[in-house]
Formats: sequence, C-alpha cells, structure tokens
Amino acid sequence: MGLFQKFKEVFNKKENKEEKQEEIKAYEKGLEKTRKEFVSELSILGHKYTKVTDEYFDELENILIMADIGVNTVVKFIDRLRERVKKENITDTNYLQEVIVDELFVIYVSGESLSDKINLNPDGPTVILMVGVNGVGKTTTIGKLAYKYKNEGKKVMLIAGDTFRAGAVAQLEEWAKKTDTLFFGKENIDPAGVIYDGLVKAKEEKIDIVLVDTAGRLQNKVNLMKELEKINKVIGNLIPNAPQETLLVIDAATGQNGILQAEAFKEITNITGIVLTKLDGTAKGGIVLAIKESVNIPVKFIGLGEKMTDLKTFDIESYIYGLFKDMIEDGK
Ligand SMILES: Nc1nc2c(ncn2[C@@H]2O[C@H](COP(=O)(O)OP(=O)(O)OP(=O)(O)O)[C@@H](O)[C@H]2O)c(=O)[nH]1
Ligand SMILES: [Mg+2]
Repeated sequence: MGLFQKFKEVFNKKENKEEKQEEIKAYEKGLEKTRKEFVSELSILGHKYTKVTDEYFDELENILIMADIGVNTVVKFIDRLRERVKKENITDTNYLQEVIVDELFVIYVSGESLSDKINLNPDGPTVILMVGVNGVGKTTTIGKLAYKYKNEGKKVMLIAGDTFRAGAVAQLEEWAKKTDTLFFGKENIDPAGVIYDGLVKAKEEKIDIVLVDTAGRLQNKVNLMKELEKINKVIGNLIPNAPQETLLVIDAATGQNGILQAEAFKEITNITGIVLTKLDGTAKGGIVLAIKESVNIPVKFIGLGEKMTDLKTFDIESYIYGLFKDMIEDGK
C-alpha cells in the first residue's frame, strides 16, 4: 500500500479527524489558493488524458513548476515518476494522481528527517532570533509567537533589535501591548547594544522566551554577516548556547526568490528553522517542498494570515491534507 493510501486511511478515521479538526481547518483555509490552482489543474489533467503519455508528463511538469516546487525538484520528481510508471506499468491517469501525492510526500519525509521542534533552554531564557529580508513578516511573526507562548503560560519578552527603520521599534512595542508581554527597546543605539541590555533584563526578570527582532535591510551580505556575528556573540556571551533558534522568515509569495534567500542566509549564519509566511495569499504553497529539497532546513512555522492567531506549527500531514483534501476525503 502506498503512502497516500495509508495517509488517507489514517486521516479518515473519525477520532483522528476530530482531534486535528482546528488545525486542519486552518491549513485548509490557508492553502486554499494553492489547492485551487495546483490540485484542480492536476485533476483537469487527469480528465484530459486518460492514458499516461509524454504530453501528460510535459503538462504535469508545468503545473508543478507553477506551484513553485522548484525546477530542480520538479525535474528529479518527474524522472522518479516516469520510472515508477514504467516499473509498475501504470497507464491510468487517475491512479497516477495518487502516485503523485505519494511521491510529493516522499520528497518531504525522505532523507534526513528534520525536527520541527523548538530547541528550549533548560537553564534560563530561550532566545529566538528572527532574521530575514525586508517586509517578509519578521515582526508580525514575533507578535504571533509571543501570543502563542504567552498562552502556554510562559513569560515572554520582545527585544527590538531592528533599530534601523523608523517605526520598527514602535511596531514591536505595539505587539507587546497586544499580547501582554514584556518589551525592551531603545532608539538610536546599535542592535547588539539593545540586545545586550535587553537580555540582561530578561535574565533579571526570569523570562522564559525572548524573541529578538532584527532589521532586514543591510545593504550587502558582508555587512549583514558582520552584524549577525556581532549579535550572536553578544547573545552567546550572556546566555550559553543561545540563540537556541535562529528562524529565517520567508514570504511564500516570493516563490523561488525565497529559496535564494534561504541559501544566502544559510551561508552567513546558522539557521535552525524557517517560518514561511503569507501562505494564505499565494498559490505558491509548493515552496515547502522546494525548501526541503534545496536547503534542507525544517519549516517550523507557517503564517496563514495577519492576525496573531494565524501562525501554525508546521505539520506535513496537515499540509498534504490542505493541498489534496478533495482527493483524500472519503466519498470523493
Ligand atoms: N496575509 C498575511 N500577511 C502577513 C503574514 N505575515 C505577515 N504579514 C503582513 O506582511 C506585512 C509585513 O510584515 P512585517 O512583520 O512588518 O515584516 P518585517 O519582516 O518585520 O518587515 P521589516 O521590519 O520592514 O523588514 C504586514 O502587513 C503583515 O501584516 C501572513 O502570514 N499572512
Ligand atoms: Mg520588522
């Protein structure tokens, strides 16, 4: 039995469905655009061709590229699919659709398994550093994480390490107010300085989770690298093994550009996870698979809207469900 069939069975078990209900709804809604474009194209393809032909593969390749799965990933994927078609003698395009879901799943779960857990510091504040280029959703994600951890009963502090942009400090302070969490920020001093002072305070106040905002707009890679090095040194000197997490925020709507950002950041600092934002507004939901294949960094959270409740821990099963809901549900 293929992964797809197994998945379908597990998912359609009533108790599992109920347990995951809320999360599934969020994924279903957040991935609506991708599902509508990508999966309906797949199904149209299945109707257009009853037999698996070269033209079928060509069109499939286009559909996958349009969903931003990434050209290299797609090429490898199509090769694997062709092989499987040959080996198993698959001629029926309906059945092939299931095999496609199967193989997409394999991309994510194969190879080194990636943990989506947040690394917590058992002896003091857990420091989560947020990085990424301008406007991707770093500050908003900090607000959402503050809300999440606060709700879990943790003592949370936000540090405004983005001292470059006018308004950035106030924007973060606003999130602290909204989530009833502590805020630390100062105008006109350098990021490493604010972060230092903020962490001293966090230790005094026995904070559990410190979320550090940074600027996305350093002119070039060398400057950015130097800045992050300085920040990391300050953090590590005050709290051993910190930052526990450096999360790179990527806007899903930027598609392949987001992959390039991930590759660049991976070279300059130790990225421990990715937050993929704005999935709700794009049909490029396939980027999750491209990230796995090209940079092999776990997606830890996804943003499915602008509100503080719109952040979800990434879960591959719910993601696959969000994409292929219509094929997975019983009686369809
Ligand atoms: N639809 C949607 N919008 C989002 C999401 N995450 C963030 N945004 C919006 O994206 C815009 C930019 O978000 P910010 O959090 O300010 O981004 P930033 O990375 O901090 O930007 P800079 O500080 O300028 O580098 C805001 O309008 C957010 O509301 C998401 O998951 N979905
Ligand atoms: Mg910001």
